[in-house]
Amino acid sequence: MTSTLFKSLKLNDTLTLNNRILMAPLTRCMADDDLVPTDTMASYYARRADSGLIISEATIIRPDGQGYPNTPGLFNQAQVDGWKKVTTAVHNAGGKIFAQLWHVGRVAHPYFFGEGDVLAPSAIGIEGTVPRMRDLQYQTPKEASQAQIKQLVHDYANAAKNAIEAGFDGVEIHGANGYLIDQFLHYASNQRQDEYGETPDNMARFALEVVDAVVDAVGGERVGLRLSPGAYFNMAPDNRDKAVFDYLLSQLNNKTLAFVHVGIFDDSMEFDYLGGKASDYIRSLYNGTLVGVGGFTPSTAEAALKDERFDLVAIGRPFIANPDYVSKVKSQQPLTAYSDDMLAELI
Ligand code: FNR
Ligand code: 8K6
Repeated sequence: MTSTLFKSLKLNDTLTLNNRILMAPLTRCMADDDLVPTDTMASYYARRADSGLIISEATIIRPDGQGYPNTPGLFNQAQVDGWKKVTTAVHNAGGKIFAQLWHVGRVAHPYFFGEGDVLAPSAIGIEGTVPRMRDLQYQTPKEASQAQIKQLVHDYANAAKNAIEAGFDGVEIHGANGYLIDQFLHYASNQRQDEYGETPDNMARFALEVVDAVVDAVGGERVGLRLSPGAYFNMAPDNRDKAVFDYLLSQLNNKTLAFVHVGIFDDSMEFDYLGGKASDYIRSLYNGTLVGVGGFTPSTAEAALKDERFDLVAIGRPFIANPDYVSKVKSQQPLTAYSDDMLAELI
């Protein structure tokens, strides 16, 4: 039943995955107060090392990229050293791990980083309050200047270098789920009138500059990119968005990347302006390796791979509930059901 899931996959000359199951990036808010990964996190990830590739929880590239409590960073030596413990534990257990590089843009809150502006493509805020910190109202961000955009691109590349220094096998650029890079890619959050706004090629510019800088820093074979062409989280849909992603994906076809990864909670969601599912839309335009995600069980994942809807499948919540997800699926043991209470602890 699960033969495709357990086939190895040669991603490129530097990376061969033991199976097609990725552990999806899962924010757990368990780093210490200096945003340094802990020993508990190292064992949590090591317990999941039999997945083909672990994508780490989203990890901030610099202080003003933080929008949730105790999310780890990759911008100072203590954080690099903390991550070294994680990557060593995963490697000792036979696994591979990429760092997910994150800046939340307008979803940031100065509560976490002290003085300084909340930066975004345009001065358009989101409604509501920070999860788990219900008294913190989101602020209207400041439109990033071109000099600030340059610095952001540089800081993604720097965090990617830090990730390699920390022993990661590669990085996934978090370009999804309504955070900074995604904010440039959607009309609802990008109303700039300079070369980063208004037209598809301008709106894709920041994402492509980040990709190029990170690829230059660590090599494209070690770089993945997560994208959400469908607006569904902290983002309003706009029919014009499709042209931006059409352009972006056509440009990505000319680059060497390890994979593109769909950013979605439920793969079955359909978007009128994409003509259906986000994963099918990306598959129709992007020629490289595609990672699907969102609500898959072992048998639906197996079917999606067999149908070549994507090449790899990422599993999120079931991995929170089942550290031994891969061995359970392999030996056809029942899985423990996920529930939100499990977020309180790293089992
Ligand atoms: C997520 N997801 C997520 N995505 C991401 O790109 N970076 C992240 O840090 C997180 N964090 C996160 C935390 C929690 C608690 C959940 C439930 C989800 C989304 C995740 O990677 C995945 O796309 C979804 O969970 C859908 O997959 P499953 O859970 O249905 O297999
Ligand atoms: C506390 C930090 C958590 C940060 C990561 C986000 C994960 C939280 C889950 C949110 C679920 C949002 C799903 C949105 C689906 C919308 C469907 C229309």
